[in-house]
Amino acid sequence: MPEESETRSAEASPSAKNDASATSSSAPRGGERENEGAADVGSLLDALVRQRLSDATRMPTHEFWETQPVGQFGDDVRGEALKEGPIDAPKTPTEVSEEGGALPPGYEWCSCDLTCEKTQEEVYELLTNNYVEDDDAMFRFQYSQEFLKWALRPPGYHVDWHVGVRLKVTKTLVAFITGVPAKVQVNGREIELAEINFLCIHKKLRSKRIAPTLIKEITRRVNLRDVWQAAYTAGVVLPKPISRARYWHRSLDIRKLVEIGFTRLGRDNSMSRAVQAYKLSPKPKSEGLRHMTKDDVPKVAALLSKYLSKFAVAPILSEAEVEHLLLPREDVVYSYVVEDEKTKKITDFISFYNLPSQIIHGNTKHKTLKAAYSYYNVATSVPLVELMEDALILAKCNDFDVFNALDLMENNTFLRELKFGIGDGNLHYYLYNWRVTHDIEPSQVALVLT
Ligand code: MYA
Repeated sequence: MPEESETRSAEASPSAKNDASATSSSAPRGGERENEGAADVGSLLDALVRQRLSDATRMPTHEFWETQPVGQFGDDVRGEALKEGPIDAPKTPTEVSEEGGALPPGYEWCSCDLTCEKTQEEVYELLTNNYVEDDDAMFRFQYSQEFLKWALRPPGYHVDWHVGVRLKVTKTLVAFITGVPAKVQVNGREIELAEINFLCIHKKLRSKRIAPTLIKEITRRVNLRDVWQAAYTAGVVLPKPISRARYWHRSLDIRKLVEIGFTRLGRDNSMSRAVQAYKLSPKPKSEGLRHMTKDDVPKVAALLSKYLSKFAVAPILSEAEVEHLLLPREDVVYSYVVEDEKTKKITDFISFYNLPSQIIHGNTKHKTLKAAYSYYNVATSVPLVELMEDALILAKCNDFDVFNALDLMENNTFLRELKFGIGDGNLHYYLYNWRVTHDIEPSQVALVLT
């Protein structure tokens, strides 16, 4: 009974302060642009469109993002026939600066080598204390070191795409942003791009326009390797999402979720009724279900590739990537296959990853919210809803408190039936230097960024 409980999305949305700072710091720029526009009919029109949009939707203007090759609010109302594809004119790496961009005095760039234990600890500390929180500052993501090594070192990764900023004197790591190489199909076209993640600035250095400097630096480093597009997700609205997804949450340990303030019981609900409602079988039901092993990699890669190719936005995964991303790793990623006993075919696939959140409000004895996140799932021998019921059972057996899923792919076909409750935040999908002419439904998105 999802309607009887309310659930918060610690995961989807960074702090409200983030949004507020973006609004106030960029507002004057909109005015400047309007005056410049008097001399130029094109920019006057742009300014008017922007003004109308900000008035109508109270959308903040974006001093940085309006200068970047990304879709802009208003693109679709200007009436120009904009073509799908790269936004910037083609360039070569020889045109890209060899030097890192200017940082405020006292700071320096570094690359964070995650094979080095000390660096791993530094990145872990920075993120643990400063990364994404929910709007009410109750929960903060707590990526483990093993998780970071997994997510940031896929086949062909580049150390120079793991960008850090350090204090010159003490060498303390105070900011971070990462890219990893990937191939993604977008509306039938294959793009070699960088998946950007883990943008983080120490709390004491917020609202100083360091984020645009980090983004420009990672862009430079990605361009130097002749890559000109990127994909990223964020809780905040920036110019301009290609899709907007929503988190849903399935309680596994409702008692704990209520105790820590993650979920509230509806007025007419009692704890004993809720415990009963969220009860699951002790064991998965699919016959032939087992852990994925290394020998399964080719078959899982084939099954996934066939499935993912149906979607407008989806990763194109090599066998090496399937092995890296989807072979089970303790406390990081959990993957299972259903094998047909007679034919030895892999017919179905389940995966989820472990991303705990720290409980940062002090009103509970609990320290951590243990959350499983739905990753890639394929059902061919049973309906997806049955397979995902097994996913919930497996997550429960692995001691997770909650199972989270975005409304991507075919997830809408099981969310309600399996008693997921809708979260309170959106996750926006973005492409850098690649225009799509129409918004993409989340059910057409099959890209899960960890
Ligand atoms: S999403 C996770 C983001 N991280 C967090 O939420 C952690 C906690 N928060 C922080 O650490 C800071 O608040 C951050 C902003 C670092 C987010 N994505 O320095 P500022 C714009 C993009 O004064 P701060 C993830 O990791 C903002 O709109 N831009 O702000 C994916 C404003 O620009 P404009 C963002 O609060 C990252 C400007 O920054 C985000 O001190 C994808 C203000 O800068 C955001 N999440 O720091 C990055 N939040 O005036 C883009 C704020 O224009 C990659 N801003 O509105 C692009 C592709 C690059 C590669 C291309 C290769 C070809």
